[in-house]
Amino acid sequence: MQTTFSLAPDLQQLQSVYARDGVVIIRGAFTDWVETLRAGFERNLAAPGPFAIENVRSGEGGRFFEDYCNWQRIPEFEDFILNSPAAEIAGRIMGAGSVQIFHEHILVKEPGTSKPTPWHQDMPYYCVTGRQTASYWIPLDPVTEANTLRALRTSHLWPKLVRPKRWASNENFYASEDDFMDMPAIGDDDPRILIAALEPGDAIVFDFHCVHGAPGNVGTNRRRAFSARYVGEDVTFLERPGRTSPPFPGIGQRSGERLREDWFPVAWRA
Ligand SMILES: O=C(O)CCC(=O)C(=O)O
Repeated sequence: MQTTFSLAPDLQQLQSVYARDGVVIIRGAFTDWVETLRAGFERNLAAPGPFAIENVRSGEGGRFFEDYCNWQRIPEFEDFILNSPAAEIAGRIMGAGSVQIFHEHILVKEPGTSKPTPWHQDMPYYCVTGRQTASYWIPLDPVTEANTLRALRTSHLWPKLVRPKRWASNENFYASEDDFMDMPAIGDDDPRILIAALEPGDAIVFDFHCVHGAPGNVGTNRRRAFSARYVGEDVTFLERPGRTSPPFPGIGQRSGERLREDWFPVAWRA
């Protein structure tokens, strides 16, 4: 399915807000894709991939499930990644001349899940570095301020990356962690926090360096979110001090190389 979405009247403003805050909300861009993505979720949940993660431990209540790097075997996800306006929107707001898909990611918080998603940046978990990055967070169920994603505006400009942790156990993600800083305390009423109720098919787009997190989902509705993560031409492979997330076993790349296009196809060119 091919669809378009015009950013024309708002493009300059979106670009400057994205550069300034590291996060923007785009409403209604993927409404036509919600059913396709829900069908992809069903296919993915019925047959999780090798990297699927359960973040809620026994006794904690609810379910917080994640999976990623399945788009090549889930036609609905492949269709979205290559044919929806997502790659073009990402390219235009991050000012890139071309956009590669890095990976997709699904996140499901079932009703009654008190486990929050801790504040974190995605970049320290990734095997890449660079400035032209864009992650989508697209709810497939209505979300309120009580269960939506929260993003900390301007945190993409912090001079150091924040130490990555395992969400289920809060253990350090890498054995050697010298190059990272601790996450500063972030109060619930911090004015930098971007938080908004969203409809299915709306999108939050954020820089890989943007600090974000989410509360649990103690309401009565599921909270499914689809993410597609794209990179521009200034992004290169980076060897981290351990297995990254996603791990991309067998990738065979060295620091400084552009991501290989047979694994990370170009989804849009200016
Ligand atoms: O959906 C969530 O709870 C967290 C999402 C997230 O951290 C991400 O998409 O990078």
